[in-house]
Amino acid sequence: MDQFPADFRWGVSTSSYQIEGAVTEDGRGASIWDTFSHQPDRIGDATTGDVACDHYHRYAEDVALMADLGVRAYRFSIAWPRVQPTGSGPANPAGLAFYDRLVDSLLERGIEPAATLFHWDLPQALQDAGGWTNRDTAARFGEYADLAARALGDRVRLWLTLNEPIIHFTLGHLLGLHAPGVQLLDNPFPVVHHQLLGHGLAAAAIRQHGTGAVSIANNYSPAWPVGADGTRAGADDSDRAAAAVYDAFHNRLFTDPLLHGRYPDGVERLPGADLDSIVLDGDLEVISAPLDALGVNYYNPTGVRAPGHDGPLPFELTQLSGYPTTAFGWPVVPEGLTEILVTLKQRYGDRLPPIWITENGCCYDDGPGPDGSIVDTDRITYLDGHVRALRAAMDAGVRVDGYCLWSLMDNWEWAEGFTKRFGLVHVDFDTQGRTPKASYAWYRDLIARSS
Ligand code: GBH
Repeated sequence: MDQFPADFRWGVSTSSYQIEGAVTEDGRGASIWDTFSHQPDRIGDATTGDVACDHYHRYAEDVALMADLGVRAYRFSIAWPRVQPTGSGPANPAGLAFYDRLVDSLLERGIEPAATLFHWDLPQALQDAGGWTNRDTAARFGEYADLAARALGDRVRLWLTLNEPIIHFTLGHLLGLHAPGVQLLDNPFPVVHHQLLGHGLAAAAIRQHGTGAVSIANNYSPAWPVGADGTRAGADDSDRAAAAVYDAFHNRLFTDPLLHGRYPDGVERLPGADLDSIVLDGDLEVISAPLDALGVNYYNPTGVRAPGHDGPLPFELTQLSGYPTTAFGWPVVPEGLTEILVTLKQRYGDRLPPIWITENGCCYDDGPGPDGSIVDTDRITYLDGHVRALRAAMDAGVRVDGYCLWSLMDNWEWAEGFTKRFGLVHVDFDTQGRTPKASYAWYRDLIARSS
């Protein structure tokens, strides 16, 4: 593997609800994921994040695992309902104290803290008032960001306001597969705009406190036109047109406003999108204030076809054929990472800030062999391919400053519960035992070699 720049940040990622547990401790309020995971038939294995990886109590052990790995950055998320149990009002000092301890223990080990403010765990009280459909939630988010940055801004080096607003929008508010589990099919656009406005207000608040870089973590997926057989060779012009629509929806809806200060053409065709009543004067200026970095979460490209007759959407998503798949069934396509990075550079040019890969990784059904070791060869293959694809994008002139792998350890994978393991470290969810996998040793060697 070619050398990476000497100051390149190799790191790992996690999120609060997926690892922390301790959901009623030290004054934490309920989030929409507490509510959702406790409803029947929402989660594949009928589990919840009540305990998850018990990281709230075991963070010191987890930081030690990161130190031994040699990472220079750790991307975690702050649970809003720990800081503000009902999403408004003064900070809960005991909740903030947890992140204070975490940040200090990271810095003691030479690991730069990268904090996400919203990885989907909205305070339930705000959902009861409409959640992201309510413009007030954006203002609340700005105030929460102010409290968090006031407490931690002297030490956090990178802030991510939102995690994957497109996924929170589609899975949470259109398909209903994630919390809050609603299907706002008649009028979804406010959830888009209020998340972006919340980002802008939070970004401005963070800048008041400390010198950490301000960013957002978006999910990107190259939209590949395919035919009925799932191959690119089988695509025709109507499939290519459908892929362009999907590309604007998935890859540009939350990025054009940030970097170009306007929504992509076609957004007005979203059902009920009365832009004039939702996008108020000045909003796009708040949203498009310059960023210090752009977080890119990449998993795989998406196969897109023209819709069948009378389909409700102007595109149809299709499994790509011809690629190996992970335990989720997601195709393994490293070159999609190069493609999306180069596309971002072409699309946004000088307005594109330095990129951080804020998530990339894969799940496999790995467990201990007879000798107790966990040999996750497929994960090493996935990661090796993607790190090479990242290097290729950098060679093509895209500036990337860091790579935070998803994930440090197996954790609670949303609607899939504990059945999908993404970690470099295996977690036994009965005993909470942590066992580094072969991929952990592989990543440690990569970091040692290339920095
Ligand atoms: C991220 O979301 C989340 O930020 C993180 O919390 C989560 O644990 C992690 O990824 C792993 O899931 O339909 O086959 O083309 C990822 C969002 C949305 C990426 C679905 C892959 C579909 C694959 N994902 N997408 S496919």
